[in-house]
Amino acid sequence: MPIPESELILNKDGSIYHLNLLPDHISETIITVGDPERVPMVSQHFDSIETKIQKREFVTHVGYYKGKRLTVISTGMGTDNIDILLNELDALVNIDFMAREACPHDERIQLRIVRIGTSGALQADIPVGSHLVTEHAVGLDSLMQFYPLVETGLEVEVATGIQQALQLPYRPYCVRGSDLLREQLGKGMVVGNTLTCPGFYGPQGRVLRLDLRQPDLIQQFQNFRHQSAEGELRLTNFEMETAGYYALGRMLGHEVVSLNAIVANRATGEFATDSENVINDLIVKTLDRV
Ligand code: R1P
Ligand code: URA
Repeated sequence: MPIPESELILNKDGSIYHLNLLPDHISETIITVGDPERVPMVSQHFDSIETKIQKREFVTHVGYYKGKRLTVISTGMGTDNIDILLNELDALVNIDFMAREACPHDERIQLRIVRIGTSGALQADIPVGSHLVTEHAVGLDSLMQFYPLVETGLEVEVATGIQQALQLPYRPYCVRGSDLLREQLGKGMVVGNTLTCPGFYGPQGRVLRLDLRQPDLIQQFQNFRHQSAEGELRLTNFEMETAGYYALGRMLGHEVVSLNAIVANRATGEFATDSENVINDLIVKTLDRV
């Protein structure tokens, strides 16, 4: 049965609905950033740019870096956008748009998706200006209420521990990312466990004019520890997309890694005065490693 037009939505030029891209725009390695203005910050380092496309917050540049073809895409903020990004990227390489059918299993293409984003450290010993690669991502958002994500025993234990510590009415999800990409791209970076939040303020314990339901939320996150045969696991940083990437990447069969430029520290109250440099350094480091 072909996938109906209401499910796999194509634009008049044959491109996929939100990303506005054709299969030919997709390189095997894709760099993603949250802020659309960060796309030219990446592509300014390219030898040449072959295509620029924009729809909504999804800005895409395709070009060559030291002879390697790369696609860089902005995603906007939040795991709801990551749902669109991962499903549409996967469709571009693993669904035949003419037949409206998924490619046979043995013909599936595995993408390498590298998120370069900003993040706030939770622990005092992770200074602003550092770069952090995510090992485990914990999703406090609701995206995985809708997919049959399979988690390992350790992942379930961590997520359940966080649910209990925070007295959440639902269990978060926890996903370990690609060991291969973490080792390749995250060399020399802090290895951390990232909390993906469905918001920047309350869900990350920030108080401006609204009180929090749980006033000691930050301390609960900071003090959380999980002991297992693999050692002690603590939560290191906050952002808003990584768990969605890791969970959908696992289910769709793509290699995904999240690289975080630490621009805030929630234990010391600092914000980086040179946050643009922190992110640019991470971009340059990543381009030389992919
Ligand atoms: C919040 O300021 C945004 O910054 C972080 C969060 O995940 C959220 O999207 O990532 P980006 O810098 O990639 O947007
Ligand atoms: N992005 C976030 O989501 N949180 C921070 O503290 C910094 C960047």
